[in-house]
Amino acid sequence: MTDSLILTEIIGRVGIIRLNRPKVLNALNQELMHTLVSALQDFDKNPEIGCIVLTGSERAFAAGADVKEMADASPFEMIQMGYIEQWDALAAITKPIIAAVSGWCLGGGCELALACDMIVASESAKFGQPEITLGIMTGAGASQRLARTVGKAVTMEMVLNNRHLSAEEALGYGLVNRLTPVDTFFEEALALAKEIAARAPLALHSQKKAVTLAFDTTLPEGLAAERRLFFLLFSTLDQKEGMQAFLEKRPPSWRGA
Ligand code: CO8
Repeated sequence: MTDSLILTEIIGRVGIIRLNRPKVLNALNQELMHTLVSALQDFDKNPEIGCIVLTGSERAFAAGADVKEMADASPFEMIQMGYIEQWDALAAITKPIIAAVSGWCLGGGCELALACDMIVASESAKFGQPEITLGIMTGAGASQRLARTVGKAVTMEMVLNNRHLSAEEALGYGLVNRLTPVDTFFEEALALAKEIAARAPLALHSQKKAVTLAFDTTLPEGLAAERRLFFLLFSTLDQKEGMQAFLEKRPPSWRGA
């Protein structure tokens, strides 16, 4: 499927979404966000897809929310257009999402990458939260997700003084999983997504949920949820198949059941 704001493609069991507003460095307007969330939900429902890659262009993953769209808005208009509500739907996607990031990854763009499960970055990637330079603050998760990822000190410098992180710094701080040359960042993300997409679907689903809970709840609640999900997987055919295949020294054949 192709439309003007995003491009989607399916390769094997990987669903790919490419942000497509190159003239404004993939600035995230509301229409793009709605289209993006709806494409993610479609991939999430599709049993033929095991993992999703979200990417932009070589020059920009996304340079933030669309400043032009927000400039004259009142608080009521921002709330009425559901400006950030749809980010909850994004966070509810159950399949693993890998952000393949090159170039500018700023403001809402950085928050979008942070809302994904992993980040593969090109050497040109630049991460930042420049909201303070516009007289506003982060609104779609950076104050929480960035702080939980790179820690308080670096987050404070980024959000209070527009410090940018180079790709190498982001790797050092644990914000990104892998650093690649610019020419290969997408292929590297796709290769990782293909490996993940080939794994047992219900185990992937439960595992993502359990790790996500580490950021959403207390340790005892998270541990209890992990234990429930762990035991539940013993009701699946894939658990029987995975263990039988190990014992028979053959590769498993997953059913997603
Ligand atoms: N919004 C709208 N237009 C943008 C944006 C943006 N965020 N970023 C770039 N553009 C446009 C520019 O206006 C320019 O358009 P034109 O050619 O018509 O003048 C075009 O993209 C190319 O940009 P530049 O000429 O500026 O390119 P440079 O290479 O010189 O600079 C930068 C690149 C440094 C990325 C620069 O464009 C920039 O600083 N952009 C703004 C970055 C920013 O402030 N982002 C934060 C926005 S606020 C935000 O994200 C709040 C999130 C709230 C929650 C999320 C809800 C979706």
